[in-house]
Amino acid sequence: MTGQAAGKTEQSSQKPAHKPFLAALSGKTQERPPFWFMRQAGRYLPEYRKIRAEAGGFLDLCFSPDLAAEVTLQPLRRFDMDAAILFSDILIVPYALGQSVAFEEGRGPVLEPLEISALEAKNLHEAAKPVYRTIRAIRKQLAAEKALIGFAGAPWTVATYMVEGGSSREFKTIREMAYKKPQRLDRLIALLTEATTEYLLRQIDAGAEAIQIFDSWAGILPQPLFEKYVIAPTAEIVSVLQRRYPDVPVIGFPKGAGLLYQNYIAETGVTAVSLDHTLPSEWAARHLQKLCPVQGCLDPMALLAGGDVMLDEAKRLLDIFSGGAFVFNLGHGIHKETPPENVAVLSAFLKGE
Ligand code: 1CP
Repeated sequence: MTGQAAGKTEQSSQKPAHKPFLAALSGKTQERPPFWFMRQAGRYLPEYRKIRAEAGGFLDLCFSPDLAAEVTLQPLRRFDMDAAILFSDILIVPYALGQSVAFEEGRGPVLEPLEISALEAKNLHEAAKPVYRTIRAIRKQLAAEKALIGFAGAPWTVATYMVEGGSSREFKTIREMAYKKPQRLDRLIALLTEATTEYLLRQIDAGAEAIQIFDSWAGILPQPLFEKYVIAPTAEIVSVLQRRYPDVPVIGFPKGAGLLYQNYIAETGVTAVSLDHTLPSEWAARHLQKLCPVQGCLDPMALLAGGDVMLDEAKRLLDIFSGGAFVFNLGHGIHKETPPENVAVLSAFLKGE
């Protein structure tokens, strides 16, 4: 990377640095809640688009540790968030297990037809090695008061891409499979649960200080299948991570789960949850924030719109959630059409500037 590291300060004494993001996840209420934004690195930033063009393909960027570290740090240099999130993708896991994945311009991810018996768990770490290297490279450059988040997709969400062959509107194939071929889906979910656990343990070994599990499509399932394919695999991952690394917080993001957020918190054992923007905020503050720290949940469209509507909505959320442990974030990822200036205005506001 070039120029000044992202606010890097020398760690002179033995005393561990205070990290507001980790303090929130440990249950601390803070006068100024820490913040970061889902998909904070990406196409809305011109400096990202430049490096992405130099790298060639999206996967080439994910597998180039120096470049991936650089794009991870870009948003912190501009906006001074409290946490960096590893630049990678949830589809690295299917790729590393041997299902080929291509990112086509304007089309999103395209995966080759799934053959469960051809997936090779033993390939995982070799293929994912550049991701672990990226984490080490980021930690070397990250300022002492910032935290690094590692992540993976939850087994259910990753399985939707593997079964459907890419993004989907209705998820017909996998939803039908859940009823007609449950053993086949159970096998895939079990394989992903184990691989995801191993992958996240290695991310923590390499220096990730918190983990987020993205279950972007948790909200499409009825309760019995939500229990089976969202809660149970997540609970298994969380229990292994917490046994090995009891001090590393795990944030779960069961997007669209609605009332089932309560069951998710109680039954998965996650440290904290990320709330999506469709969840009623006052209900969430009353019923969820007493169970665990929460993160969220500005509508990404309010950030795209900017101006007073954005700031009014941010103030409303701060009023609702600032009485407890809270990390300010979006309810889903930043849209690529978002003006970086809006992110600058919101960040300055959140820092009290
Ligand atoms: O062309 C490009 O530059 C690729 C765009 C892009 C980027 C910037 C993709 C393709 N992935 C990413 C990075 C990414 N993805 C990050 C790290 C960056 C950051 O947060 O700053 C993370 C955490 C993800 C996670 C991810 N990927 C999710 C879960 C979160 C969510 O948005 O719901 C999902 C579902 C994906 C799949 C994915 N990756 C990329 C695309 C186009 C998609 C499909 C999304 C869809 O089906 O709607």
